[in-house]
Amino acid sequence: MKEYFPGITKIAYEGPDSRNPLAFKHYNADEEVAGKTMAEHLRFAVCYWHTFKGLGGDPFGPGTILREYNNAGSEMEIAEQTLLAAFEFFSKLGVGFWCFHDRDIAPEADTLAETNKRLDHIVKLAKDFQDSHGMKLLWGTTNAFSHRRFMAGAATNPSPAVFAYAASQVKKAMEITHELGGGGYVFWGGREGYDTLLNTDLKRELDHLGRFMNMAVEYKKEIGFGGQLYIEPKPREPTKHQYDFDAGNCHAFLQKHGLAGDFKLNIEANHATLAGHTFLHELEYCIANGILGSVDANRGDLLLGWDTDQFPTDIRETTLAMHAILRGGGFTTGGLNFDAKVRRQSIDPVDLFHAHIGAMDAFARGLKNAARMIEDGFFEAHVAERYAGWDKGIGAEVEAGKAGFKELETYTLKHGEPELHSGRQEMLENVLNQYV
Ligand code: XLS
Ligand code: NI
Ligand code: NI
Repeated sequence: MKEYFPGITKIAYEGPDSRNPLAFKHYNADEEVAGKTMAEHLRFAVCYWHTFKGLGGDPFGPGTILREYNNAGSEMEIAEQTLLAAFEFFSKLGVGFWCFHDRDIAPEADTLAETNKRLDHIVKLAKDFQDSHGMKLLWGTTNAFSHRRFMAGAATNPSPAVFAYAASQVKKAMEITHELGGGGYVFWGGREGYDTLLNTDLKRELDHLGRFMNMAVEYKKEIGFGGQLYIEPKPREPTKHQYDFDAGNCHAFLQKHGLAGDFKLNIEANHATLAGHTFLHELEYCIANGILGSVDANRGDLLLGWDTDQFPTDIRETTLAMHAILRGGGFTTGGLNFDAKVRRQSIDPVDLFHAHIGAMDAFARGLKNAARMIEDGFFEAHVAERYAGWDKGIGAEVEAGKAGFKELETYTLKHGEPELHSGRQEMLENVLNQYV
């Protein structure tokens, strides 16, 4: 069998003092942290699209990265060799999960029927590879945004024929995700939004999207697919406005369309910042509402205003994220999927290893820091103390729904001006730095 990453052996944990760039300094899969192994907590996944299909193209030029498997011959031979390379990479890196779009693993043919046959062929191979490499599918998804037919969206397209095409594609993608034992299925609405409101019936498009998602739930039940459905928010890009703008927006959409019990969210760090939020904000919003499902772990760039999908390396960010995730009970079906791409100058296969090793180490450190924070309980105690007024007296009565405006007026007339307390932000930021 052809080797696509020759000279690279399985990446080992060598500890914080190691200077070997191809070793983990912090991620030690079997090490226990807060009651579970690091592998069980972090549930790392490699994404197929950026890692194996991305070639570094940007709006100013085509790809710069040459991958050997792209010389394998016909489109389907390339697809097979890419899969081979992917599983070699997964094993050498030591991750347990992967994610893909239907069109990443098998190229589209002239008709839907032919395309589906191609998918079946690759899925069969993928199933064997999963078994032989001990890999699991974190989630599958559909690419209903690259082909020109989807230029005006998929489920929000003004044309019912395009809506039907998208539905057929999602139907098949859900079937193959089920076939591969996928833990979930993601909807990222690539072009579900608008470029101009001058040609857009916003209400109708959103209603169609709601209907589409309900059809997905119905079909999931019909085929007995037990995986979790996720929506992945993103505010803009490629469209001017994407309907799944942020966690709050998706939550409202799910509730309006009777989908709240059937979906969770897949939060991507770079999408949070594009929406003008922090990654932590989006995680906390989901945890507060019981809808955190999975994470697309990446980062943006402070000076670039688009979805640069860089590998996460900022320990403060990973610490805060893992602190939230642990407090939220940790991942069940979800995990940390590296929806991230190497830069267009990172043209060597080994760069894929450097990228993932660094990101996995960054989250491993984040996990360990977060576990220490929770063990010490300093932040939890501080927050509890700040809200302690609600545990008794008038606060408790408000929370229990026993007091109204009249009781609150009586309380205020009696007690006069409220006592004020410092928010202690600077002190808290200093304490956080002690953990980072
Ligand atoms: C693009 C999205 C995409 C989804 C999967 O910005 O992050 O990669 O994760 O369709
Ligand atoms: Ni993503
Ligand atoms: Ni993205």
